[in-house]
Amino acid sequence: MIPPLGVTALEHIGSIWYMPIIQNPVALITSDNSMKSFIQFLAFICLLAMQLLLVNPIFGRDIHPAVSRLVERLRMDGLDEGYLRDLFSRPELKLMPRAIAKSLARKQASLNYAQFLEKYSVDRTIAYLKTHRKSLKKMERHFGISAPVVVAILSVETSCGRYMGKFETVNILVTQALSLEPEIYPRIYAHIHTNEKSNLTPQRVRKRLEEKSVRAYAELKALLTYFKNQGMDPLLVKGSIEGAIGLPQFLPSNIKRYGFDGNGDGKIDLFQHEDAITSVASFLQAHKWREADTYGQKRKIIRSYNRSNYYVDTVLALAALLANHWP
Ligand SMILES: [Ca+2]
Repeated sequence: MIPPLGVTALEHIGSIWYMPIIQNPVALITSDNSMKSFIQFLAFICLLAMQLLLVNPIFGRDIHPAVSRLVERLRMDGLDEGYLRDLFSRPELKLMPRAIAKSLARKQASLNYAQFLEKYSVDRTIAYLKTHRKSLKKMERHFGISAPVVVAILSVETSCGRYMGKFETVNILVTQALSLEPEIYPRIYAHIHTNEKSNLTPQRVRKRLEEKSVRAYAELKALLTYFKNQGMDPLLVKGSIEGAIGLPQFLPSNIKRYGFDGNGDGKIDLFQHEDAITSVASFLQAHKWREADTYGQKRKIIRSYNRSNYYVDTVLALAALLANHWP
């Protein structure tokens, strides 16, 4: 069993000998029987330091049972106990109820997809075709997928790597996974604006979070498993408010399904251009892009990347514009 997370060092220790030290440490080190007391005092200072280093202030006393259950579930699902204990003890871990509340209020239709078809953006994307011509040509030979559609996706997802998201992915997924826990749900609901509460009633919020929490757990497990196997630190990863990462904004579970090591270094790094290009191509290949003859068939495939109709129309329009500048 993993010890409960977020307990204080004193709870961790649970021993009896620290009590007299706390009561009057200075008196103890200045007494005649000073050596033993001094050692005890040093031990107390060490334990206090350990508390500051090891105990995550966000996973405080009031919510630690929920976090502890999550960690135990991950362990039961095959993640290494020591790895989890180290990870969930780190101070970078925190809950993000405000971000989750914000994501509930976000509407796809309100996103400005038109910007990706404006001249400045199209020109930047044409420049990307030229800069990465060698990698794109190599990708075309391997997958038989034309570069414009791959680059159109990268452009609409992240402006070809310019904006890959500012949210710590592990924190987003942990908070989503725990969002229905009684200690955490009120924190999320408290961040929903009053004027949005007419649309987002507690019942609707709960329903949305039910879907999110199931998905977030699977994505968290995929992310931790993948990054552990690759020897990469998952707490360094930032991405979208929904947990999507890298240039192509894959959800972590899609790395295993569609990720492709484009530069042959043995790792799939979606923050790296060659790997991102080949991973998008791999997704399109898996969805039979080469056999898609009609506009309707192509729409359907892009829709499996992102369900927004605005998104699909923008990607296909941009791909058509880019085709005029390729090969
Ligand atoms: Ca690679």
